[in-house]
Formats: sequence, structure tokens, C-alpha cells
Amino acid sequence: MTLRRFALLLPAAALLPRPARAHALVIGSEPASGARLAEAPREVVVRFNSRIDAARSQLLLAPRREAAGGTADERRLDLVSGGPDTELRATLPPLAPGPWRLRWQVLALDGHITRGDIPFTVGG
Ligand SMILES: [Cu+2]
Repeated sequence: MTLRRFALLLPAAALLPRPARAHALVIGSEPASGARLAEAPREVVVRFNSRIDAARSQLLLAPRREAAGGTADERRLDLVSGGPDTELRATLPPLAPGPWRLRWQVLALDGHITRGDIPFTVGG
């Protein structure tokens, strides 16, 4: 195509709607957000609405202390590989009873990073 025609097409392309499947959002997890579990879970799974780059994504776990707000004792979980590329899975160390916060940060294949928290509680 001529350079002139190319220049005319550019503005139109910029106005095209973005793909409906954009960055990764959580569609489910085990434990579920806000869950109260009688026994400590052995693993966590977070499922997303789109494919993610697991090598550039992470799951972190910390005791939840709303008042303190610090992340000093947050630990990065080792991801279990080999599952679907729309989920993150990690085995857990033994968890003490109490409130916990699973934090996820993922890179979707569209290059966008998203993050969020999944709080859950072990024990009554
Ligand atoms: Cu996106």
C-alpha cells in the first residue's frame, strides 16, 4: 500500500476496541476468598480468565494482621508446574490456625500485570 494510504489507516486502527480478553482476572480459587477452613489446606490454586506467564507470576502468603499492615513475614510460594496455563498452584507449608492472606501477582500474555489478595482463615 502507498505511504499515503497507510497514514490514513493509522488513526482508524487506534480507535479499534481492545480485545475482550485483556489482562488476567481471578475467576476462582481454592481456598475461596473469605473461606473459613476447619483444617489447614495443603495447597492453593488460583484460576484466571486468561492464559498467564507462570514464570513471571507469583503467589505469596502471609499471616493476616489488618492492624499491622506489614509484609515482613510474607513468603513466596513454590509454584507447581505442569498444570493449565490459566492457573497457579502451590503446595503450602503447615499453616497455623488464624487468618492468612494469599497474594497473587500475574503477568497475562497481553503484557499486563494484575494483582490481588485472597484472604482465608484456618480454624474456627
Ligand atoms: Cu490486559
